[in-house]
Amino acid sequence: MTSKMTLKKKACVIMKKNTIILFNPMPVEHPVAILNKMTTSLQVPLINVPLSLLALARMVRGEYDVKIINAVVDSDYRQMILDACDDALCLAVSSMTCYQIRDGIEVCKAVKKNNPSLPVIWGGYHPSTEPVQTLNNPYIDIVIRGQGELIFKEVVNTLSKNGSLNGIKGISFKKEGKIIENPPQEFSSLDYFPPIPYDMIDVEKHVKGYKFAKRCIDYYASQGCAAGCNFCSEPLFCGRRWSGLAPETVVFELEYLAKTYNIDTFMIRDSDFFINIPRLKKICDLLIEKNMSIRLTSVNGRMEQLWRVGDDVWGHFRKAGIYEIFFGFESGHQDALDAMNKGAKTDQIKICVDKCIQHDIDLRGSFMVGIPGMDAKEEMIRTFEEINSIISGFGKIGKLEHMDILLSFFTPYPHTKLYDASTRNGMKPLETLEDWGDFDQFDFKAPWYPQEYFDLVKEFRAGMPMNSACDYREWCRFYERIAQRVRGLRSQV
Ligand code: B12
Ligand code: SF4
Repeated sequence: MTSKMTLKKKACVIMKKNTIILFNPMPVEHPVAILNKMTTSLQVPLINVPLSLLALARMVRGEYDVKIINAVVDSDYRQMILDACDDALCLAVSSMTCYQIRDGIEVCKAVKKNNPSLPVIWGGYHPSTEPVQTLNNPYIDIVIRGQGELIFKEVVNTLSKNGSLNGIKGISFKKEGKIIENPPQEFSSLDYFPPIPYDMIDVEKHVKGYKFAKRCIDYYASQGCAAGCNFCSEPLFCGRRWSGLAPETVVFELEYLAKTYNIDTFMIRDSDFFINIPRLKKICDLLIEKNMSIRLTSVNGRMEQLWRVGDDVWGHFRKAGIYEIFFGFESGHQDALDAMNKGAKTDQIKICVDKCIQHDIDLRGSFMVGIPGMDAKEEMIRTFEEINSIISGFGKIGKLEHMDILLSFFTPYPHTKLYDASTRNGMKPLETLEDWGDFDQFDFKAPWYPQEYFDLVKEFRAGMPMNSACDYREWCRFYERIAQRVRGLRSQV
C-alpha cells in the first residue's frame, strides 16, 4: 500500500513537471480591432497568430505538454494561466516594448503569489534588449535573449532535471540575489527548425479580414534584418544577422497552410522580405508555377533596396501574388533619415510609390516625426509634403483605397542610439520594467517636441483619407489649409 502511494506520488511529481505555459500578453490596453478583425491605419491588427510562441513550442512539443495562451484571443487568459500553473514546469512570457510588459507583469505577479517557486522566463524584443532591468523585476527569474528556439529547449530541459543554468549561452538569470549574464548565443539558420506548428492553436480564431482578404493569417519566412537603423530594436536583437527559409520550404508551407485552413492571403511578418532578390525571385517563380492564387500582404520592404529593382522583377512580384508592400519611409526630411542611419534618400520614396502604382501593388508607408535634434518645422513640412505627394499619386488615379499611411511620433526603444539622443534632449530615462510598460507607444509627446507641432500632426493624421474617409478633392482643400498653417509656425530646432 505504502509503495503504491509512493509510486502514485512520484507519477504526480513527474506529471507536474511536464507542462510548459507559453503566454502572449495583450499588446495594447484597450483592444481596438477585435470585433470585426479588420485593420485600418488607426487600428492595430491585434488578431495575430502568436508566431513567437509557436516558434518555441515546435522545439518542445514532443517532450512536454505545451499550453499556448494568447491574451488577444483567450479572453479569460489570466485565470487560464493561474489554473495551468499548478502543474507547470515554467511560465514563459513573450514581450515587445509596449503594454505587453504591464500585462505580463500583472499576470506574473499573480502567478508568483500562488506559486512562488515556479520559474518565470521572459523573452522577445523587450527582455532581449533590456535583460537586467527585466530581471530586476521580482516576478521574473530568467531572460532568454534573441532567437529563442534552441535556448528555450535547453533551459526547459535543464529546469526539468533541476540542473544548473550556468553554462547556457544567451540567457540572463538570477542566482543567489545576483543577476548573471551569460555570453550571447549564435544566430541559427531557420532551416534547422521544424515548421511553425499552426495545428497547436485554433487557427480559426486567428483568421482575419484585411482589405482584399477574406481569410488572412500571419506567416514569416525569415528572421532578422541586416540594416542598422538607429531607432530600431532589430539590430540590437539580431546583431544585423538574417536567416531565411529556402524558397521551396516557403512555397511548400504557404501551399499547405492555404489548403489546410482555406486561406486566401498571408500577412507577411518578416522584417525584410526582399533582402535577397535572387531568393525572392525563386519564391515568386515557384508561386507562379503553382498558380495557387494566394496573396501576400503587408510585406515589409526597404525603399533603399527596392527603388533600384527593375520593372521586370516588380512585375514578377505582382504576378506571384505580392499585393501590398509595407515601406518604412520614416521621414520626408533627409536630415532625419540620416539621423536614423536609414541609409536611404528621400527621392527613393517617390520611385517606390511610382513602382507600386505602375505594377498595381498596394502601398503601406510609415512615417514618424519628432526625431531628437531635428529642425521640427523642416521635418514636419518635408514629411507632410511627402505624404501629400503619395496621397496625390493614388488620388489622381482614383485609387485612394490602395494606399495606407501610418504617421506616428518617434518613440525611443531600449539602448538604441536615438534613445541616448532622447535622454540628452531632456527625456527622463526609463529605469524600470514598469516604466517601459507604462510608456505611451501610440503618441509619445517628447519633451523637445513643441505642443503646437504635436497637435498639428495629430490633426493632419486624422484628416488623411484613410482615417477621415474624405475623397481626393476634399483632401486637397484640407492639405492646402494645413500647409498654410505649417508655413506660419515658428521654427523650432
Ligand atoms: C506581429 C508583430 C506585431 C503584432 C503583435 C505580435 C504579438 N506578439 O502579439 C502587433 C501588430 C500587434 C504589433 C504591435 C506593435 N509592435 Co510589433 N511586430 C510584429 C512583427 C512584425 C512580427 C513578430 C513576430 O511574430 N515575429 C516572428 C517570431 C517568430 O519572432 P519573434 O517574435 O522575434 O520571436 C522570437 C524571439 O523574439 C524569441 N522570443 C519571442 N518571445 C519569446 C518568449 C520567450 C519566453 C522566449 C524564451 C523567447 C521568445 O524567440 C522567438 C523565436 O526565435 C515584429 C517584427 C519581426 N519581424 O519580428 C514587430 C515588432 C516586434 N514590433 C515592434 C513594435 C515596436 C511594435 C509596437 C510597439 C509599435 C507601435 N508603436 O505601435 C506595437 C505594440 C503595441 C501597439 N502600440 O500597438 C518592434 C519591437 C521593438 C521592441 N523593442 O519591442 C518590432 C521588432 C518591429 C520593429 N522592427 O520595430 N507587433
Ligand atoms: S527599421 Fe526596418 S530596416 Fe531598419 S533595422 Fe529596423 S527592421 Fe531593419
